Amino acid sequence: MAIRNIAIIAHVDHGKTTLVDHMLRQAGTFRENQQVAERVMDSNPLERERGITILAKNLSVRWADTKINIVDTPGHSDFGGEVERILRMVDGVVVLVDAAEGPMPQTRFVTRKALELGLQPVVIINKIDRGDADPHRVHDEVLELFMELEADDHQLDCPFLYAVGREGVAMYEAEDERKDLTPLFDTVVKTIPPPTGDAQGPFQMLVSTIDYSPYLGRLAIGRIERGVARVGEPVILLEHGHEGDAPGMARARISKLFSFEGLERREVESASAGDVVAVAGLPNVDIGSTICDPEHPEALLGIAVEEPTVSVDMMVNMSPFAGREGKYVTSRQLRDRLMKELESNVALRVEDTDSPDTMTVSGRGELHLGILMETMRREGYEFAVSRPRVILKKGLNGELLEPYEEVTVDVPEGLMGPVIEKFGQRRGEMIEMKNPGGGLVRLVYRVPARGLFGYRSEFLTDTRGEGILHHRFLEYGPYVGPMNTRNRGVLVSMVDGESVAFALGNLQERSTFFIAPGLPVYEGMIVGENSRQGDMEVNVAKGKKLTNMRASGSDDNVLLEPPRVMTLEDAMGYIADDELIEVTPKALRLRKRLLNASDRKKASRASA
Ligand SMILES: Nc1nc2c(ncn2[C@@H]2O[C@H](COP(=O)(O)OP(=O)(O)OP(=O)(O)O)[C@@H](O)[C@H]2O)c(=O)[nH]1
Ligand SMILES: [Mg+2]
Repeated sequence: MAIRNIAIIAHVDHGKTTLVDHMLRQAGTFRENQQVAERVMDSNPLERERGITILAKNLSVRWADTKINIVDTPGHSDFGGEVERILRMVDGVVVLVDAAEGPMPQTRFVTRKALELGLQPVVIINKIDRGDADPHRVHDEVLELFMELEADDHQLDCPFLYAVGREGVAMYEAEDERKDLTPLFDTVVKTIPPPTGDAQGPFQMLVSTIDYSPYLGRLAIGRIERGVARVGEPVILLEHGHEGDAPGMARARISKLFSFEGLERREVESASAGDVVAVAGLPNVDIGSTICDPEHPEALLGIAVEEPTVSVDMMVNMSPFAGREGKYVTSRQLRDRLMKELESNVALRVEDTDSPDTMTVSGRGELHLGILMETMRREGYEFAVSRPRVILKKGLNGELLEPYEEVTVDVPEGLMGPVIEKFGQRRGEMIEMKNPGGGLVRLVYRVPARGLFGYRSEFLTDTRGEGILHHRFLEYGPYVGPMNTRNRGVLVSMVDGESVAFALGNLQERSTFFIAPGLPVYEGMIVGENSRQGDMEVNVAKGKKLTNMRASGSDDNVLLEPPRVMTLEDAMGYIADDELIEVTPKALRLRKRLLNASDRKKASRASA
């Protein structure tokens, strides 16, 4: 049977999963009348809640006599490394570009990686139904990008299609009648080359991703490069970077083999070169390893997992409310859960610290770490989290290096002032400024990653919610020294009790609250933001003295601004070194590390 292997790649939100959804439907994967959720691929609860893809997923569709293996990839930049590895199991890519936004930082990153590997692209200008769509401009921008990335002639000649993924239609020209996805399927089959592997040779396969099953353990996923994989056959595993009969060699046996049919993994007895499969029975398998015939230990060059750039400390929750809301709260439970995560979350690192109650967890960015913590919360874990810190490195001459990000912002023309000023404070360096018309100016900056912590919410305020901000890891560069990114203090509760509307109302002119009335608070808990520098201790539990005269502003009709609600990632970007986030299944609370005000004074005197 003919096979095509493709990955769908794009910047976050440009419509990959929605398109794959319609590919599945139109290729007859589902029974007639079968009820299928929208974006069925985004199956885990956090993906559904946030509307983003977190884990790449393998699937396949049949078009006429061809099996098309598809990988739906995540678009968020924290997962760029995974996309890069996935490209090793496909022979072509569908590059999706939003017809209004055009190529974005992540488009550039994934397209560069695909072109460098010599993969054949098919470009889809998607969402041409948008009111602000400009498919012809975006077509030119994509071509420019291809030239800048030094695409070869064959790649430059690639087909361009136009689509409204959400309606399941793709067209050869933007103006064509909108019917179905036939132009896409036909183009993939015609232009993406079939895999080249020789089914006659000895078995060889590169592990491009790892999945984890509670019953089978680690599953190695990749394209069979050569030969045939068979259940029960012995294989050897060559570690990444080792070639030939090297020390990193382990013997194992294929215990189960799966191919991808529609959305399912189907157990098979054997699979041949060119097909994408999941292999069970190799407990220590890692990404970038080669699985091969024991008689022919020949390693393929894999891509190592990228190093983490951000760390946080996760620790046992010691707040006065500890243990009230979580099911798993001990250091042992926390540690076991984090260790288990390492089975499948390959870009994560977990280290012990001097304190048995604290573990350092490192990852690719705030989203990568935030998603792990959100998942744990849902499972019933309760813990505390420190401010994230970037991972510093030493350069060749011993100089200190820190991670830099490339940031792209689209800002309404009239609101550029504060944005440019803030990037200045955060040591950003403008690389590009473009005004494509339409009222939004695009600025591109190079900024130390530290400078971005907590910036998103300020950015949204400064651009009245109309700005768009994307960033991705760029490189390590010179350390720029201490940087202060929060220029306002916080309001700290000085009592244990319950917040009262009257007290909040009295304070709200000088502050923004993070809590609503009627919530339990404790001494040392952070309840809001001061409008000036410096922390302020407040009593939010103080009720109004009752008199027998009915005052006009009685407690239940104090007009309160709605509190500022932070996500876990917002909170990580917000807190300072002397603060923590208390994470429980029910709540996120911010607190001072030292709960008692005089302890804090002593500590700050000691460090001054
Ligand atoms: N106007 C318009 N919106 C679309 C179209 N296709 C998808 N969308 C919307 O774009 C948003 C993102 O769609 P997804 O399919 O989740 O995008 P994605 O590329 O998979 O996103 P990530 O996996 O997070 O990178 C959703 O709100 C979709 O409804 C389209 O053709 N036109
Ligand atoms: Mg998606």
